[in-house]
Amino acid sequence: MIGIIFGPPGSGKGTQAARIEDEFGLKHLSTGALLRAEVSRGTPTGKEVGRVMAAGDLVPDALIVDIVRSLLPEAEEGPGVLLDGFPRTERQAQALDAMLADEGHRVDFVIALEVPEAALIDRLLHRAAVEGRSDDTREAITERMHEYHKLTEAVLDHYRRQGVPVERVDGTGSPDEVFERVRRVIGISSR
Ligand code: B4P
Repeated sequence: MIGIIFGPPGSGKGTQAARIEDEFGLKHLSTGALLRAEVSRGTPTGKEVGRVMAAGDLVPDALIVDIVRSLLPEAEEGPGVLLDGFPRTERQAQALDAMLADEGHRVDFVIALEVPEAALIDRLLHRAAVEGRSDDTREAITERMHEYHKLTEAVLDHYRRQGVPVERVDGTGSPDEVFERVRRVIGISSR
């Protein structure tokens, strides 16, 4: 089973994905976490990626597609994969579809977390105070929201057009409350 957890910055994709992995055994692949690991290794690519992320921009499609391409086959050996933060552009979605088609797979469901923008900004500023992530400054958050509306939202229509179930889930409330809603939706999609 191949699922995507989708939503604007700070909607709780990573938070919910970790719980979905525990409960349903889907392998959690977070492109944000993979990029942060590259940054912390201090490689030349990591330095460039760090600058892009700190500005709130998306890293180039080709780079992220190569990273996912190198990890997907092993992840697909398990009961399923949950993609978190990928695809974030229509081109990434097309690249993902082609990679999966090579293995005879396709995206089975998309869970789209919905949270009002004011709450997203509060969450990210709170995370900035706790974790000090370089892309949680007010300026970078504004840019990330802009990129989300300009490039990422279109991914939902891409999958709707293909008839993939896109399940909208209310992402407000506590992480436990959100997970109850997510759990119900995955239970139905995986039947
Ligand atoms: P991500 O790591 O995906 O960052 P995010 O959108 O902020 O994450 P998420 O929605 O998972 O939020 P979280 O659960 O942590 O990407 C970071 C950057 O990497 C991007 O801006 C981009 O530059 C780059 N990137 C990643 N993938 C890319 C791609 N495919 N193409 C190009 N570039 C890419 O939750 C946020 C906060 O809210 C946390 O502090 C959490 O504790 C809190 N929270 C979660 N659920 C909550 C709840 N229910 N109530 C209150 N707080 C909650």
